[in-house]
Amino acid sequence: MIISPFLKATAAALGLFTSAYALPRASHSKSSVADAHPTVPIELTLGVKQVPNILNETAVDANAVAKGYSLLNVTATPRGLTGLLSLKGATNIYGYDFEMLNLTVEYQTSDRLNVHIEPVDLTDVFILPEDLVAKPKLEGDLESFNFDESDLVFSYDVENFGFEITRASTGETLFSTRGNPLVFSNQFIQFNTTLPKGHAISGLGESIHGSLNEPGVVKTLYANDVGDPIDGNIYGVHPIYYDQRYDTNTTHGVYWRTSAAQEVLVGEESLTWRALSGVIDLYFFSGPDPKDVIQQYVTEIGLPAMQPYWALGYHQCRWGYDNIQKLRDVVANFKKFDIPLETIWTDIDYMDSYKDFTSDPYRFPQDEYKQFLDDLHKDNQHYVPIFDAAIYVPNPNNATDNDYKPFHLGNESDVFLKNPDGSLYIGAVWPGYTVYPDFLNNGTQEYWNTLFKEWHERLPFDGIWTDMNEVSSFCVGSCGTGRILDNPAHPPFEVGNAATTYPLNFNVTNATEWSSISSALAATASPVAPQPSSSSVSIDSKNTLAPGRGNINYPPYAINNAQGDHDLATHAVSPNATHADGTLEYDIHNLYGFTQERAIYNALLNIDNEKRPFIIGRSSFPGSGHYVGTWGGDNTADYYMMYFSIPQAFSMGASGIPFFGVDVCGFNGNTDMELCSRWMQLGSFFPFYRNHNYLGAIDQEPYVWEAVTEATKTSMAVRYLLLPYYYTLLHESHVSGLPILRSLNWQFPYDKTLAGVDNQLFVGDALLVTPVLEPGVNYTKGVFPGEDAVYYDFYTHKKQNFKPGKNETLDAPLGHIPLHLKGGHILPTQEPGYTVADSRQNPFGLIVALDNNNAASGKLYLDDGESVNVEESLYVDFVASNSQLVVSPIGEYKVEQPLANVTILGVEKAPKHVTFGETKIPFKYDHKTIYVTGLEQYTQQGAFAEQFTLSW
Ligand code: MIG
Repeated sequence: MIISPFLKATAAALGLFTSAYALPRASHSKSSVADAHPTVPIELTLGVKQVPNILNETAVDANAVAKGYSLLNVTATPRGLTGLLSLKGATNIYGYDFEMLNLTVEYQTSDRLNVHIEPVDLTDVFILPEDLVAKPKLEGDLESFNFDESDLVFSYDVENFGFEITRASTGETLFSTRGNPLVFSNQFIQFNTTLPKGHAISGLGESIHGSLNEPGVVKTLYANDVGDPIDGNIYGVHPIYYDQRYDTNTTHGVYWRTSAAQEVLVGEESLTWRALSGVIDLYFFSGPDPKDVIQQYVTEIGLPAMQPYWALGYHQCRWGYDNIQKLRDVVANFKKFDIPLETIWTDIDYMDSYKDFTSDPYRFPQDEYKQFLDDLHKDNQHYVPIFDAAIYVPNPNNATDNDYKPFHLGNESDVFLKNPDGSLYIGAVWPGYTVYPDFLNNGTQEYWNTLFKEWHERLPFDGIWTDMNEVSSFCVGSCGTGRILDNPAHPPFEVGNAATTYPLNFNVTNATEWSSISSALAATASPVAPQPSSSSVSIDSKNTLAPGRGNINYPPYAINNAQGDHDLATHAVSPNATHADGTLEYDIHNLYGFTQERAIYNALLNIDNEKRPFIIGRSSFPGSGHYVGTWGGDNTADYYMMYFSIPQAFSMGASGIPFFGVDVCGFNGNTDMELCSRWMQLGSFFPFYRNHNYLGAIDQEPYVWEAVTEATKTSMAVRYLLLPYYYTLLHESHVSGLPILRSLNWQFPYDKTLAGVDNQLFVGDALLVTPVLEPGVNYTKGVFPGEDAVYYDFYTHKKQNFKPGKNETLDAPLGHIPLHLKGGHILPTQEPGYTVADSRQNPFGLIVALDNNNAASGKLYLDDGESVNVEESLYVDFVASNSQLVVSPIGEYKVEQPLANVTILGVEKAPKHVTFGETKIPFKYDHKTIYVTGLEQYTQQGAFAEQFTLSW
C-alpha cells in the first residue's frame, strides 16, 4: 500500500506546487479517494452528541443547589492549618458527593500559599503524581513561619465553609469562595471566587483569544486536536490565571495543579472553576507585579529549556515537501534569493505510509536522504522532521507491512495504552490503525530511546517536531479492535483539497485574480461532499451518574469540547484508555503531550547527552516549557489569526513556554502577498520563527513574491543583527522564568489603559514592535507608554515625540514594520550572516539607547550555544551614565570576534571627542546619535576579553 500516488494525483489535480497564483480547482471527488484507500468506517468516527453544560439552559447551577460543607477540627500547624470538611447534605448534581474532605492550608514561602482539599477516603480518587507534574513544596524551616512575611492572609467560614484570601498590604480581597458552596464529587469539583467589577483576568490558555478573559468567557481546558477555533479548547492546557488589580497596583496568580478536564467561567464579578476529577490543589502567588507572578509560577512548574542558539534562526516548513529534490530546491531558492535559512523541516510526507521512524523508500531513499542531511550540516543548516504521536499497527497477514519494529518492539515490551479489559487500545491516525505509547509505563522510555537512537543513526536530524499528541485519534474509541486487517490507510476526511479561502480584502487587493478564481469556482462547483450526519443520540448530561470512578466516557457534566458532537473521545483517544498503573486517560488526558515530549527530550539526550534537545511540540501543560518550545497549531492565512498570534504568545510566555511561534503566513487557506509580507516581518520578532503551510494551499515561501522577499530580508537582517540580544533573553527566561515577548501591560503594569493591548509587543524590555495587522493600509497605530519614557525609531535612530496615552499613527508602507527602541537599554548585536553559525563568526556591536537621564544598561549572555551542562559562559554587563559606557565581562567563555561598532542614541550635544579607554577615536555625530566604527583594532583579543570604557 503506497500513499504517494494518491497524494501526487491529488496535488496535480489541485494545481499544487505550481506558481503562487495557481487557481484552486473544484473539490476532488470523494468516492474515488475512498475507493483507492479504505478509510475508517464513518460510523466509527462519530461520537455521541453531548449537550455542553454551559449551552444547556436547563442545566442545574451547582452554586444554586449544592449545600456545601462545614469546617470542623481546625488545627493550627507551624505553616498554616488543617481541618475537616463535612458535607452538609448530598445533592449529587454531576457526580456523587464526598462526605468528608481534608483541608490543608500551607504557607509554602512568603509569596506562595497552597490550599489543598481532598477526600478523606481516597479510594477511586485520582492524585496527580509528583514525578509526573512538579508539585510546589514548603520551603525554609518546616516548623515555623513568620506569617507577617506573607502578603496573603487566609481566613475562613466554619458553618458554610468558604475561604478568603486577602492581601495584607492593601486589605483587598483577592479570592473568596464565601457565599458559594464548595462542590466536591467523584466527577465534578467546583468552587467559585468573587472578582471585582471591571477585573483584568488573563491566562487559562491555550486558546485563540485576546489577553483578557472578559466577562462571559468560558475556558474549556481539554487538550484538543482542532484547527485553532476562536475561543475553543485547543492543544495546550494551562490552569493558571493572573488577576491584575489596578486600584491597588498588584497582581496575583492562581494555579490549580490538576490534569483533569476543566471549565472556567468568567463572570462580571466571579470566576467559577470546574474540574471533572482529581482533588483541589490550589496555589496562590502573591506577585505583586505581573512579571513577579509569572516568575513565581514558572519557577515552580519548571523553568524553560535553554534552546540551542541555532533555534533562533529562520525555519522553513510545509506540508507537501514530498521528496528530496523538492527540499533541495527550497534550500537552493533561499540561497539564490539570499534569504537566511537555518532549518528546513518536513511534514508527514517523508514517512513511508505515515509510519513513525520510517522514510518513504521512493521519495526519500535512505542514501539520498542522508546525503541531503550531510550537505545541510556542511552548510551549518539544520533539519527537523515531524513526529506523530501514534504508532502504526501493521497487518499481520502482510509480510512487508508486518515488518514494522516500532509496533512489535512496543507490543513485546507491553508499553501501549490499553482498553479497560487489558487488550490494546487501537485508534486510527494517518497510517491507519494505531496504538499509543503509555508514558506512565516504566518501559516506555527505554523503548523510545531505542527507536529514536536507531532512527537518528540512519538520519541525523537536529530536532523533533511533535504533532498529534493531544492525543489525537481519528475515530471514537478503540475502533481498530478486531479490524486490523482492514488497513484503513486514508483518514476519514479529505486532505489536500484546494483551499478556497483567501485573506481578508483579497477580492480588493487582488481583484483580477479573485474574479478569475471565483468564476472558476462557480463554473466547476461540485456538490458539497455529503457530510456524515452526526449521531442523533444525544446524552442528557445529567443522567449519567455512576459511583466509584463514575461514568468515564460520558461524565455527567459535559464540557464544551470544541468538536462537533462535543464527545470527549472525538478526535482523541478515549477517556477510558488505561495506563500501565491503572490510571485512566480520563484523568490525565491533558498530560499526554507533556509526557510524550518529556520522553522525546530524554530520548534525544540519550542520543547525545551533551547537546540541548530541540523540540517543538503541539500539546502542552504546566512544565512543558522545561523540555520544549511550542507552535500555535493550525491557524488560518488571515489577518485575524496574525493578530491573535500576539496574545497567544503572551499567554504561552506566561505559561512557561517562551519559545513560541505560529505558522507564519498562515496554515489553512491560501495566503497572499500582502498578508505574507506583513506576517514574515511580525514573525521575525517571535522567538520561534517558522513559515509553515497546509498541503492544499498555494506556496508561501518568502521568495514566492518579490515584495515578500524584500520585506523578509529587511526583517531578518534585524533579527540576525539582534541574535545576541535574543540569546540573552532566552537565557534570562531559562534562569528566571520571564517571557521573551512581553505585553505592554506587563511592562507598565499600573496603566489600566494597557490592559489587553494585544496589537503591540515588547521583545525583552528594550524593543517595541508595532506591526500592521490589517490589509490595505500603509500606516499602523500604537501606544508608547511611560511618562518619562523615550522611544527611538530603530531604523533612523531618531528620538520620537510620542505622548504617553496617545494612540500614535506610524508610517508603515508594505515592507516596513515599525520598531522602536526604548531609552534606557543597551543591546548587544552581531553582524548578520547567512546562518546562525556564520553570524557568530562576525564582529559584535552595541546599541546604546539613552533615557532622559542619559543613562542606559543591558547585558549579554553567551556560551557555546549547544551544551546541556554549560561549563564556560560569559556574562557581560553594560552600563552607560555620565557620558560613559562601561563594559564589564565575567566568565570563562571566550569570544574571539572583535567589537566593531557602538551606536549611542539620544546624545543631546555633539561630543568634542570620544575615547576608547584612554585613546581618542574617530566618530560621527548625526541626529543626536554617536556612531563609532572601526573598533576592531582595539578589540582584537575579542569584543569582551576585558573590561573597557567608552566616553564621549
Ligand atoms: O491532521 O501533519 O498541526 O502542522 O501540517 C493534521 C500534517 C496533521 C497537523 C499539524 C500541522 C501538520 C499536519 N498535522
